Amino acid sequence: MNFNLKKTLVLTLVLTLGFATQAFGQAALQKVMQERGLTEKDILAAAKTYTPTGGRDEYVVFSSGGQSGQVIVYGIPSMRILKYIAVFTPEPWQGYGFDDESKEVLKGGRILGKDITYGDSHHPAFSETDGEYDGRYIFINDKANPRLAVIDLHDFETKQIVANPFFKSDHGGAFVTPNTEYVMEASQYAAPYSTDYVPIEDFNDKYRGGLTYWKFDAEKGRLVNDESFTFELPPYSQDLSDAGKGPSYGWGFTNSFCTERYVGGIESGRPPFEAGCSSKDTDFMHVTNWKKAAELAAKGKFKKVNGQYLITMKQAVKYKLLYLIPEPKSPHGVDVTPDGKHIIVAGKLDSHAWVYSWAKIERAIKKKKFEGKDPYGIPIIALETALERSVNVGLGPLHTQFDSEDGVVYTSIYVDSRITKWNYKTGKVLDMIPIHYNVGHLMTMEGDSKSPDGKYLVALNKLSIDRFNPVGPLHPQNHQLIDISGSKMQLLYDMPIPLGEPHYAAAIKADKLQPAVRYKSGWNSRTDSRSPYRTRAGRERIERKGNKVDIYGTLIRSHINPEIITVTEGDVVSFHLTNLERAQDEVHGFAMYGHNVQLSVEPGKTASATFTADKAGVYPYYCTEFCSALHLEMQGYLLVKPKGYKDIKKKIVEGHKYTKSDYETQVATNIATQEIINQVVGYITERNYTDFAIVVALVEDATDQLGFADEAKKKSEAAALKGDYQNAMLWANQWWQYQVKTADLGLRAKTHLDENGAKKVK
Ligand code: CUK
Ligand code: CUA
Repeated sequence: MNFNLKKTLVLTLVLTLGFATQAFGQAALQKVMQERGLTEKDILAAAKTYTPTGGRDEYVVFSSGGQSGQVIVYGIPSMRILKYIAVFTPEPWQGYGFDDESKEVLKGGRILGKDITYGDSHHPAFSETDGEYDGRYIFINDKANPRLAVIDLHDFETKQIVANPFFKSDHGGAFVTPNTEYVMEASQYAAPYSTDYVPIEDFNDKYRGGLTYWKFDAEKGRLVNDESFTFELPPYSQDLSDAGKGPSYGWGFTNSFCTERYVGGIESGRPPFEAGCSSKDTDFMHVTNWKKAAELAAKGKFKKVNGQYLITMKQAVKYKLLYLIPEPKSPHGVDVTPDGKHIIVAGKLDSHAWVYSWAKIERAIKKKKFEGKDPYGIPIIALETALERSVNVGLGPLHTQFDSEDGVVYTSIYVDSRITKWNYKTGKVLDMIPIHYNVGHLMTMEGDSKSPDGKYLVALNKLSIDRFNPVGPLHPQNHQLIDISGSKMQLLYDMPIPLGEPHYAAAIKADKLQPAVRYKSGWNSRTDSRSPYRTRAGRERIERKGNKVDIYGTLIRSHINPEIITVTEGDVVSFHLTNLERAQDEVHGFAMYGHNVQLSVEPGKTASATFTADKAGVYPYYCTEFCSALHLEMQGYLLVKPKGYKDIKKKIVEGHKYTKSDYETQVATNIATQEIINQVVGYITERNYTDFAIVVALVEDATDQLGFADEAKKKSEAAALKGDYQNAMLWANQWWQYQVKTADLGLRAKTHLDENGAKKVK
């Protein structure tokens, strides 16, 4: 018996006798635990998070990517990263900021006419219907350049960026009202509303804070500037916001720090901002009535400034739209409870979380029970009038999130590096868990909706220090997954986030998301409309108007059509490429030497790249996604001729000569290949394949490829008839290339049918 045969036999025996299960048995588990130094608690945590191949997560998280200007998407409980969504920052893999279409999106975020190519993204917020996440859109703000972005969850692409027409920074965004009527965006650092020079000495009179309610058109999926309105606010540093719901529906809450209106000046011997901005015992929560403001705006009560309604402080007081309530020293988070009856505020320099009662606030407003006015004439509701209770939760509380259990909340404790679980209705502290380290925001499943799911909590920690393999002085951030399903919190997983600094995140039940797998043919994904440059198979062309050259091309495994393009130095060249594929995940990319061109063209999409061919030369281009066995051959040349270049007529001399016998061998292969294709087609059509959308798309693609094969076959036969075996052989090979792709698609379809229980119908 030879050795290999013996080995096979032994293996078969082991399998038959069931010894293979030994590898997963108790003894093996003990061995792994010992070798890796794992405890039973670790094994339990692993079992709660491990997701086998092909498995799906229960929740999908959208985390701010901080200064990267992106949104990080990952799953819970596996904590596997799924995508970085390009938002404020160009991102080459997705072609974002490289294709003409997305450059238009980024243009919306220009500040003072300048492209801003990053964002300090902070707070993602899902669109809501009746206070529940509806899975349609997600919004995120940019603190550095006050902007908001709209991401469509149909394809996880950024569709719109708007710049605030008044502010010079923002922080209190994005927070949505319960039916996504408006998206809140509050400024952070007070500044003049104009872009002119205003001396710092005029801080109290001419610098302003503010709060914008951006109108959202859910059908179009766009923020509408001229239906939005901004509350002019005092030059307090407005911080986070949240929208009321239930009984507090129609109102918004925005806190602030530095109501001292202190201006630093450390270089001239003045105490710094940090001293002057934290010396008073309280700051102010701003309470705004957006519903009434919207009605008054519709009645023409406010003037339009910079295209938006501007509600001056005077008008806000006159129309009873704005009130102030004292809050703990240097507050940070302001969170409305799921039932909308309470508002929880935590002070960074206080050890308490303060629970305000909406009923009490509303009563004070109705009865005009105020303790006075601030220097700008805004009525102040006394703390005692509005407060329900304050609870000692730990040093440096920041943000609060909600459990599915009534009254139970979690507060992030920055200074003490821990999460405190407590009950805001009874004031009892229930549990605490240390985190690593210095938690900022925390997030529970659907925690901002009116019915939070509980289950898991993520602590978004600012420092990871010693948690991971060292990677130099700049450390990853640390998102820690905590099981909150029992009475005691249990730490499950540490996830390094290699993009920073994430501030907030939001998690949605995965089955609420139904993203597309392909676009309608010839789709401009950035505007969500049919592209005027859509190109169908066989309609590829090059159009010239003066020095403008438009290339209407297509991409399909495995060629770019056209392949050789000649232009003249100085021409403005636009590639418009349509991916003809319909099969899931068959993306083609498009990169070219020397012109900063990189497109991502997903099935159905049309993407464009425009540049000036300003230097004569040879510019190879190619597909950047490994899309098939002949992906490397998915290539072409842009030839840029010098101005006034005289063509010398020469022929391409091919490197290889083919004979009649080469041709006949290839044809024999093709006939054999066709038999396999026919078998696969038979297999598919005998089954209920039309019940499977994925298979239908694959079959459409395969039919296209087979059509191309037929055209190549005809060309091959025509050449053979003329005795031109060179071209007969080349076209026969191309015919075979199309057959190979057909077979590949057919096999994918067959596998899908087999794995998903298709039934034989014929
Ligand atoms: S913030 Cu970063 S920890 Cu910008 Cu919401 Cu609180
Ligand atoms: Cu298409 Cu590689």
